[in-house]
Amino acid sequence: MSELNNFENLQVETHGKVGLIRLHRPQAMNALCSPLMDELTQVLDVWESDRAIAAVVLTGNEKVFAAGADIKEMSDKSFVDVHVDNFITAGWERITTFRKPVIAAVSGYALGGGCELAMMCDFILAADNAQFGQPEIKLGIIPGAGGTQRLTRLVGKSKAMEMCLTGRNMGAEEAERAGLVSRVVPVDQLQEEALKTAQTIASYSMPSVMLAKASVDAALNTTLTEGVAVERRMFHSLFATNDQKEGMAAFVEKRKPDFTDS
Ligand code: DAK
Repeated sequence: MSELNNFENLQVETHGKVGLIRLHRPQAMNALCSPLMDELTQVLDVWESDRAIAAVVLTGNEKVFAAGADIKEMSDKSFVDVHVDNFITAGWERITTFRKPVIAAVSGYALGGGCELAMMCDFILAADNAQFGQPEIKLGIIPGAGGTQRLTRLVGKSKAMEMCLTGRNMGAEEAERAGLVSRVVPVDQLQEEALKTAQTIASYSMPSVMLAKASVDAALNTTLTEGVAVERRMFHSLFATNDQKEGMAAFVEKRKPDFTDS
């Protein structure tokens, strides 16, 4: 863990088998500068191969999850700079390939890249003060980290189009109604609720959790027929694990299962 203690833009903690990452650039509304995204990549790289970590919570502070990519870092770049240097792309894709569950716990603003980062997580728990938006249009650009794609898949064309074209923010209640967030909780209970939820996930068999995540993801990336085939293969493969035997035996014997992630 020692290598995860020394970040400039993140605070990293572990709570049992749950890793907590807090975005921490309060002076800049947690704007997602390149060093911050590099630090996020470093943590995820370590936790990906750490069997002691079974789920992750990504959060910000009470006022802001993240107000987007760092506008000051981008403002002077030319087309050639961003295109040839593939500006910030690599760091932004790491979370989408992380194989364990990641919960975004969002309070306050999740704007632009902040909203996109939250949508890259497996689900979003929102505080009642959360505000989601894609305001890039006001800056003369468009979303660049999947906002037009993930938002549209999550909330449908009409609302995604309105948000991307007008830059209007959506509050927590509307976000829950629209399917962007799984649940809304009071702001002072957000972290506790996110950790509790992650701990529930972490208490199950890690192979089944990872395959459940991969299977739901397949629903967004393929056709129904192919997705059901993926799910079926994953379902069958879990019968090769000790945890399937243990989980079912525990049910029959009316006791709590003792999963060993094997
Ligand atoms: N970047 C840089 N600094 C920011 C910032 C940002 N996104 N958001 C806020 N700050 C800074 C402010 O400049 C201010 O700094 P000082 O003036 O004190 O030096 C400080 O944070 C406090 O902000 P405010 O004074 O504005 O605070 P308020 O409470 O009044 O307002 C706000 C909070 C969140 C409503 C407001 O700060 C705001 O509207 N922020 C900008 C939101 C925004 O436009 N976001 C979209 C940015 S574009 C890609 C990946 C990602 C992206 C693109 C491509 N690839 C992988 C290719 C993403 C793009 C974006 O996100």
